[in-house]
Order: sequence, then C-alpha cells, then structure tokens
Amino acid sequence: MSNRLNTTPNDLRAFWMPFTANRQFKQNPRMLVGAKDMHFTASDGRKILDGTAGLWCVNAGHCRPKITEAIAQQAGELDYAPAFQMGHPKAFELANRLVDIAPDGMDHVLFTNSGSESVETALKVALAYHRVKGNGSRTRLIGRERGYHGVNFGGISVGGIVTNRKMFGTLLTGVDHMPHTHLPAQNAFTKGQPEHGGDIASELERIVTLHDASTIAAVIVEPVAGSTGVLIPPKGYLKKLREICTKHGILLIFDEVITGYGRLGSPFAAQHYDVMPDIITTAKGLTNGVIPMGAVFVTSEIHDAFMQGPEHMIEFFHGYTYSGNPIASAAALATLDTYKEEGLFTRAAELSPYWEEQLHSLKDCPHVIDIRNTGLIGAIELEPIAGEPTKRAFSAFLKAYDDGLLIRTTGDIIALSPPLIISKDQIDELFEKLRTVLKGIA
Ligand code: PXG
Repeated sequence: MSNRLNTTPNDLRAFWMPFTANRQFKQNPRMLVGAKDMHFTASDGRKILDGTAGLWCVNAGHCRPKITEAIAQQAGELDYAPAFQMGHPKAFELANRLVDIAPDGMDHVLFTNSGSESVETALKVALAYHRVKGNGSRTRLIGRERGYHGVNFGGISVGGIVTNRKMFGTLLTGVDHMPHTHLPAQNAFTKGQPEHGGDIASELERIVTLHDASTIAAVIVEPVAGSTGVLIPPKGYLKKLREICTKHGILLIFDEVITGYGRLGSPFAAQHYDVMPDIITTAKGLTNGVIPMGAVFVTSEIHDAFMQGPEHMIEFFHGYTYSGNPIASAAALATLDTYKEEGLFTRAAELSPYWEEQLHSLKDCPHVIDIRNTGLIGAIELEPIAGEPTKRAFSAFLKAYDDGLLIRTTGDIIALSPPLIISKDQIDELFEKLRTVLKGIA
C-alpha cells in the first residue's frame, strides 16, 4: 500500500534494476541524462567518457543524427506492421543489407529483439533443422564453461556463468559444456590471440564420443567471450571446433552479440578469424544499441531444409511480435549506413595496435595480474582482495565513474570496449584516467 501513496517522480524504489547492486545504487545513484558521440552527461552535469560503448552496443557513438532522424521519420510513416503473415519493405531491405556484409554463405536472417532472443532462436533453429532433416535424435546442445548467451532458459542452460544459472532449477536437459580457455599461468599479458590452449578444442571430441555424435545438435560459443571478462580464443582453437563439428554433422553457432558489427575490425568475428559457423547470433551493434533488435544469420543449407511441405503451411513455428519491427529496421539501416560511411567495420583493426600498446602500458599498475586484448576490446584482471572477491574491481568502477570514465567490471576483471569512433587522444585520456584509478584504489 505504501508504494501507492508515493508519487514522488524520482523515487527509486519501484524499478528493480537488472544485473545491478540495487541497494548500493539507490543509496548513491549514477544517473545519465544525455549522451553525444564518445560521452555521456551525468545528472550533475559531468561529462563521462564512454569506455564501454554503453553495454558493448553503441559502436558508432551516441546520438548519431542519421540514426535518430531515421527513427523519427519511420515513427511518423509506418509505426508498426504485423510481423506474422505480413511484411514491410524495410525488414526485407535490412535482411539483404545484412547478408551482404555477413560471411559468404550466410544467406538468410531471422529478426529478434535482443541477444538473448537471438540465442533462443538459434538453438531452436538448430534443433528443428536436424528434425526436418530426419535426424530427430540430435537434441543435445553443447556450450562452454564461462560462456554467456543471455538470460533466457536456453541461453543460461548452454551458458557457463555459474551465478546466472544456479538459482533457476534444472534448466534444459541434454546440455553439456566444454572447458573454458582461460590459462593465465601460460598466457598472462598476451597481446592478441594466446599461443597456448588451442588444443582445448579437442575436449569437444571427448564430449562427442561420450554422448555419441548422433545425439548432438549444436555447439555454441562466443568467438571472443565477453561477459565473463574477455577470453580471446587461443590460436587454432576456433578452426579445430569447426573441424570437429563438420566431421560429426554438428551445427556450429557463433554468438556474435558482442563481436558483431565491427568490434574486432571486421564486420563479424567469423571473418576476422576466417572460421565459418553455420549460424551467427547478433544484436547490440545492429542498431547501435538505440532500439532493441537482434538478427540471426543462417546458411542456405539450413534455411532450405525447412522449405518443404505444402506452401500454405508455416515452415518454422517461431517468431516475435516485434520481429523486424519497422522502427528498429529503420534504425538498423541508418546504423549500417553510418558504419559504412565512416569506415567503422575496419576502424578497430586500424586502431588496435595503438589500443594494445596503451592498454598494456598499465601492466605495472597496482593489483594487475593479467591484461588481454583484441580489436577494440581490452581486459585488465585484478588480484582479488582476499576473502572479498569482486570488491576491488567494483571500487575501480566507482572511482572511474567519479573521475569521468565509464568502465565495466565482471568479477575482478575490468572490461573495455569503447565506441569505434574513439580517437587516439581519447584512448590516451581513457588509459590516463584508468592509471589514476588503479593507483587510487585499495
Ligand atoms: N550473447 C552474448 C555473447 C552477449 O554478450 C547476450 C547474448 C544477450 O544479449 P541481451 O541483448 O539479451 O542482453 C549477450 C549480452 C557485459 C554485458 O558487460 C554483456 C552483455 C549484456 C550486458 C552486459 O559484459 N551481453
């Protein structure tokens, strides 16, 4: 009852915030009220340098005119069109534009509203594909320890971040996990792809032998694991996964929700690492984070397998009210234009050597036990405070924010992924601020 009487507009109690220390936040809120290009504006008027592209999504920087105008225009022209048994031109145009930038062979696109939904969609496509091909015994899904595939039931089942799984019952059955590839003893302070650990991919062969290939539908991995604190694939690792999947008729899904749309210096990690999966999940950078939207790419082999039976029949019983939503489609088209006009799909490759050098210059800062990087991604792993895991990195996050820099932390790892428009001067500023932060925390 007491809540109903409370009409104070800025009361913070009603909103149960996602993945947030709610009580800590509400005692000392961090409110953002504006954004432009590389910066947020905080409610106290301070400019905050965005070291994380929001949550790995604002790849072209904030409030880009082309995108905001496209959204406004579309909202006034066709606000919504039913997604089932009806179409509108921009969703088809967008699918074609996406296929053009995707790895060769990724010829069809399903639309979703988030990375989590892209993952569920991909897992369902994989299961149904085997079924329509007459291989209905292939029902197992294989993920990886420390993997993040969103927060829905399929995603947390194949995912391997324990805190995201352990509260939620039995999850999907028939799921197994490969070991992660984090080998700090051998690979600490590696620049780019680690030398050691490629052979961890052969653990998949062991899992396939255990369950028998005829029971396995798909393997899902993040080419670069993001949420867990940035794990870069060791040399040879992804190719080996591909070989094992091909050998056993298992579909390989790359979850590119973070790596998609230019983060590594190519449109997709599949191109960057020259390894072709069967399905790619994306979201985030698709619309520059501005409007929720995801896209799942599949090969013609997969798509065509469904195109059988009577033509009036629905071929795949799956989809969302907002699949290919007109405003999201308009935002995505304007985002792709912006990426193209500004060369943002290759900008991470151009900046990466400078980024790497500046990032690794923090090696001698207090508490730092590993630094790793690829494209415009960086991670700094801190020695946890004894008996108080996560506290050190969280205090770095708070201090950085006070000092005008937004970083992300997961466990005791700081993750960095700035908008791809960042300048060299801003890279210098980011690492100067971070150096001060690391020197200033306990
Ligand atoms: N797959 C991957 C690989 C992701 O990184 C999702 C799926 C889920 O996307 P949605 O749109 O449902 O949130 C993600 C999301 C972080 C961070 O700081 C990472 C994500 C989301 C929020 C924060 O590491 N990844």
